[in-house]
Amino acid sequence: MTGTLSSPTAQELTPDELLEAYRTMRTIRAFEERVHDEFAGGDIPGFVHLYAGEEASATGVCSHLDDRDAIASTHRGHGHCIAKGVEVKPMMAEIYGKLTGSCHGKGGSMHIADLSKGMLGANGIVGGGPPLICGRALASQKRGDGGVGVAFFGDGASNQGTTLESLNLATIWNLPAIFVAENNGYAEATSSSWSVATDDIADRAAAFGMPGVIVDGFDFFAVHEAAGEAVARARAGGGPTLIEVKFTRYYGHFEGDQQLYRADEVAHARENLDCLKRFRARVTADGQLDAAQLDRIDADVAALIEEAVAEAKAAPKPGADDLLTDVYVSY
Ligand SMILES: Cc1ncc(C[n+]2csc(CCOP(=O)(O)OP(=O)(O)O)c2C)c(N)n1
Ligand SMILES: [Mg+2]
Repeated sequence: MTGTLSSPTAQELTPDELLEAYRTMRTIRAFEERVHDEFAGGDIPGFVHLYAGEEASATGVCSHLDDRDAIASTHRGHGHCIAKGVEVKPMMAEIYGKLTGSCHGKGGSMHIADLSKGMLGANGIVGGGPPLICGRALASQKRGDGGVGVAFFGDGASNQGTTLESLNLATIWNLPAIFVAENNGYAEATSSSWSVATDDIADRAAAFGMPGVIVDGFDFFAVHEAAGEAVARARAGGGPTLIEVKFTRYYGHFEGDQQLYRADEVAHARENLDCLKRFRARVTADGQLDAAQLDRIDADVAALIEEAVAEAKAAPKPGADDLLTDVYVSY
């Protein structure tokens, strides 16, 4: 049941859709590069895990989602948030722990959530997302609202009981759920070749009676195609899919990681595999877009990130009066 998408046929995408996909990937990259630099300055509290290098996954999957749909994320969640439409400025403020942040400065990088956008939250619990998505997908199924739930999780999380139980539940309940295993080769410093029992995480799909697909995670078009099939199947009542997206993260596990467990794979990926470079090369070679259009997006995004950082730094921190708000959700 496991298939591999190595040389995909791009689905028809309009120029506007291509520009939007590029803007999303560029926004994630610029956001993460800036957070990397700012973290080194010491003003950002807490732990930060960056998504740079993995942009095609969140972007390719979320390009099929709309307001009916929800995603669950991980500790490496900034890219998922941006791709699902969470505003960049409140996200940056949240990372700085400021009152203007998405969660009023009380969540930080690892707990950004925006339920109004169907972003159920970054999550410090490895393997925490898949059970949440079973619940959300079950709610959509019962309400008949056509919504799908997508759980992003890592290769490390793929070994968690919560993930495996969720795959099982999703099939027996025939849920409109998609499980996106983002295999970046490591859980902290532990190689997935050592910790994952199968060569490919997607192979596990057969054990849970669902289709499993392996995708080149540096290729937006490959992710977009695989996710498109999975979302269409889920919406049509065809049940869940496991998509394994393979790539490399460009920064350490967390900011401050010395990365003594790997050598030159990042330089190789940045040079030869990078999703933004490949996207640019493909759409300009096809004549679908020209380089000036993409350069304009780069400039817009750079300005947005600059403003987001300046506003986040200038914003107030939550005070003692804010201590007891946002503790409970009221329905
Ligand atoms: C339940 C649980 N166990 C352990 C941890 C500590 N921890 C945080 S991130 C991480 C590695 C996760 O690896 P993976 O799922 O591959 O995601 P990646 O960091 O590669 O994106 C671990 C073990 C945790 N946060 N939660
Ligand atoms: Mg990993």
